[in-house]
Amino acid sequence: MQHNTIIKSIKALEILDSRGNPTVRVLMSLEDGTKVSASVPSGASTGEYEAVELRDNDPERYDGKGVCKAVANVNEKIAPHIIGMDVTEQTKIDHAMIELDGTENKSNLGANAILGVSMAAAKAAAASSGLELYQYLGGTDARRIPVPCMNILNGGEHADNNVDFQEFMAVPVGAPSFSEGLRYVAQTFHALKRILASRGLATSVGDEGGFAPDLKSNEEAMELIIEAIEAAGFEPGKDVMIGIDSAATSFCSDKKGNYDLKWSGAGHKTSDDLITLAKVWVEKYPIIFWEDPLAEEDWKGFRKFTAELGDKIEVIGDDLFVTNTKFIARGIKEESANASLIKLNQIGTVTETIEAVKMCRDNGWRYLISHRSGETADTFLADFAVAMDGGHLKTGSASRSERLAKYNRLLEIEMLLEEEAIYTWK
Ligand code: 2PG
Ligand code: MG
Repeated sequence: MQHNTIIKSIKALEILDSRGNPTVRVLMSLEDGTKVSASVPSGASTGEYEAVELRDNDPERYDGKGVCKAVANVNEKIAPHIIGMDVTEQTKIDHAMIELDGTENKSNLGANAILGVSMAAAKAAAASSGLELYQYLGGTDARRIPVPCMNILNGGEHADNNVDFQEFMAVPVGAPSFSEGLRYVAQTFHALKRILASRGLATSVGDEGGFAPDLKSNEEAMELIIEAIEAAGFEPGKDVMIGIDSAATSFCSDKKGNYDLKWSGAGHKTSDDLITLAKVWVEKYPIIFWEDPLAEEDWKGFRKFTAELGDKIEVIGDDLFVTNTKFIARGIKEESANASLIKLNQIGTVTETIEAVKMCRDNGWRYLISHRSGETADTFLADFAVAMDGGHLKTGSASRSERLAKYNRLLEIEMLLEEEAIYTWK
């Protein structure tokens, strides 16, 4: 049956994300009666060159964080421009919005406004055609379920503790399937809770659902995670490895390679000090990847880090690349990393996010699909990760429903794919 996939209506509203801050939700309907909604995530440790998340800056509402302007931009500017287009023409829709915005960084309409419509279009096209979103975006070969890089210990901007590095992730590389991998790391999370409690350490959680205790040092986080992996009955380095996101931009003190480990009080460090620390840790612990070991301006440091460690671990740029092909291309040329983080709202359309993924893939780089620290129950990311065939994703811990929603959707996809589902790190 031929469906009428013309966009009939687009309406946006202000909703609240997992931190209780406003974000944009877009409702879209098609002429054939299809109705979908999409909600936009929001980061805390944002890169300077990310596409602009338009906020109202009205101190009377939500400490200036309201998104009424972005909502109005969807309803009054984007909707009249896009209604009547065929929703299966994702690139046309995205390019029409980019043109309407007219700026390099989407500061006119707001990347939050544009992305909401872009995601809704993909969902509506999938729903109308009767395909799952991962099939619609990824084609018939989209059947690889990503390894869940579970953030079990939070620090930096995502927690109120004294750990400088933002995320410590358990990565179940040795599991035979996604569901088993999820079990490995969820059990590790529970084991960690018991260990923390037994030592009188806090078991409250940070923004992404990982524990956020005060520790004696950043390295204690590594020791605790190793213990937790073992206590859960797994072998560190074989079943479960460790991924780190330093989010180093958040403790960078200038643009010249100087850092301040301010939360722990460990104080001033140079780029070289952090590289030396990483070399020691990579020797000592089963680390599989390290994201943003250095800050977004520290291209020189990144290059050195990758020269030293790039053959041993995956070196991922997040703030450095902001899912932007302009920066990823530079990174590839300068060998600044060997992988890029991928976040839809850093660039602001589904089309451009896919372009970033393709650039990585075409150049032999890996890419880690990622949530934001401010999330909603929207599960777009789970389908997107399967569609992009990237092999791993990070979407928080085994607590907080906005995180579990994505893992649970991946369980559903695994079930739908039956024996065709693939699970492998490489
Ligand atoms: C990151 C992200 C997600 P935020 O730094 O990788 O974990 O955090 O959304 O706060 O930028
Ligand atoms: Mg990061």
